[in-house]
Amino acid sequence: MHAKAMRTANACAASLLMWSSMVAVAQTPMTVEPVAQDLTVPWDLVWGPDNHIWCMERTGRITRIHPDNGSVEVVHQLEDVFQSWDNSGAHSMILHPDFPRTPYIYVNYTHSEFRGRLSCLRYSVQHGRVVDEDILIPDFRGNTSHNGSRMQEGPDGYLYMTMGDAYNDMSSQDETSLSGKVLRMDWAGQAAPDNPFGNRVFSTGHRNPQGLVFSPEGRLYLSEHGPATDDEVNLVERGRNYGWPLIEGPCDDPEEAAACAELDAVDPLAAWTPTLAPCGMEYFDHPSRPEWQGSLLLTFLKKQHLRILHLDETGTAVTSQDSVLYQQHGRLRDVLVAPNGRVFVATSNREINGWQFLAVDEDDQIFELVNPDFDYEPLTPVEDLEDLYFLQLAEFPQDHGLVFPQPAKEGVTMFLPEEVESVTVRLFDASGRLAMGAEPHALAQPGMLHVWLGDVRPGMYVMDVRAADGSRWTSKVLVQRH
Ligand SMILES: [Ca+2]
Ligand SMILES: [Ca+2]
Ligand SMILES: [Ca+2]
Repeated sequence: MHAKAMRTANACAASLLMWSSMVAVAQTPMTVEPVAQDLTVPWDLVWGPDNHIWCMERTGRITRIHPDNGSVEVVHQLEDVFQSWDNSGAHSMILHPDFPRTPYIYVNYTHSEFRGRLSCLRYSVQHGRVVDEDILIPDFRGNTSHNGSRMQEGPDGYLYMTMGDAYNDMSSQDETSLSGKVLRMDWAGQAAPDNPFGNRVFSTGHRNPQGLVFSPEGRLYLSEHGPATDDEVNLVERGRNYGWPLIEGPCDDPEEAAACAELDAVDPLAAWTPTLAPCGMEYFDHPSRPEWQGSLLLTFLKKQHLRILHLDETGTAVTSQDSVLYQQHGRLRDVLVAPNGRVFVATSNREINGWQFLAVDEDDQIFELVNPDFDYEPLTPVEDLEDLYFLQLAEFPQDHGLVFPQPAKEGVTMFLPEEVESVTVRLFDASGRLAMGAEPHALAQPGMLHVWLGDVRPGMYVMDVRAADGSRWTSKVLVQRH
């Protein structure tokens, strides 16, 4: 442990000692361990299926960080990121739920002063790098701040994403605008079919939501910045209105009464005045720290700390709040809970926002909150993503004729019996016309046919594959590009 972490741990132990002498609540010991340094505003931490921390920095650098030895591998650098003097730039990231078998990385960033986009980066496991970028939503409204932008996979399999109001506050009340909303989309960036307003919008009336998380029961929690008053944590439900800019915090001001009645607006679970600037949020439910079980963990930028919001049994009310790390590491941008209960936190000190030059030598950094008495289940980091890819294939039912990924971008793979050596491939469009045909050709790999679709126009196709002995496999293939 380096000196600073040691100091922090000692300070922490001292404060825990004081705390435990004051109240009769069991406190789990906590040490702060450094993981990675020399980062630049690590905006989003994601736990990957390779048991690494995937990190998006505001600069557009995407890295894969080994959680034990802290080694940082650069996966990609986004080219088009626009970083303002304030805090726009690259924000959130999520891996496709089936990554790397479906090798897509989703990123949300500003590409000009007033415009942002959602993109799907195509990662080639074979080449070990990002080979292309599909822009899914090209030009939503952005600004120097108020860009929201967290992404999560819902229990329904859809992609949820928060959108800030981009300093255009009445757009939060406009159901046809993407600003000031939670969006719900498929993994091609299209509106989920049963959304409440017939577009991508899932909930309305948000201001600048920079935290989003699902509980294991499927409840969706969101944190958002208020103006001078009322930062909020909300329980987000389909089609509901969260008030901004007509209502700030709960419906408690006589001037808000008319809007509250008209919008049937939802009060926040928690609100803070004066504002503290809440950001990344996780749900914690692990025995490694019993007093945090069933809680939301929420990072704060301006009032630098990690806050624990204890929820009631129904998950619909905050019963009490604790805080740790108060002003110990500066601004805190994101928190990540790994499946084995390890907790990682990212700082946000290398940005202007009133705090520039308060960064210390280690900044920006990711550190871990450890219970030294707990035996964490080992989750072995997989170094080579290609190894993980083949592990996933081995675990997946390899039905002959099954095609992946769907939707397909530049190519697809079909499982075939191992003994098939050569096939003829034809692709038919929706009206039965031949879109692509190939002479009999040998399989490069036993049991797997790879088909290049780079020249095929987007749409739904039927892929027809025949072996020399007359065996035949067919599958629908959705080709999608943006
Ligand atoms: Ca995150
Ligand atoms: Ca609200
Ligand atoms: Ca109010």
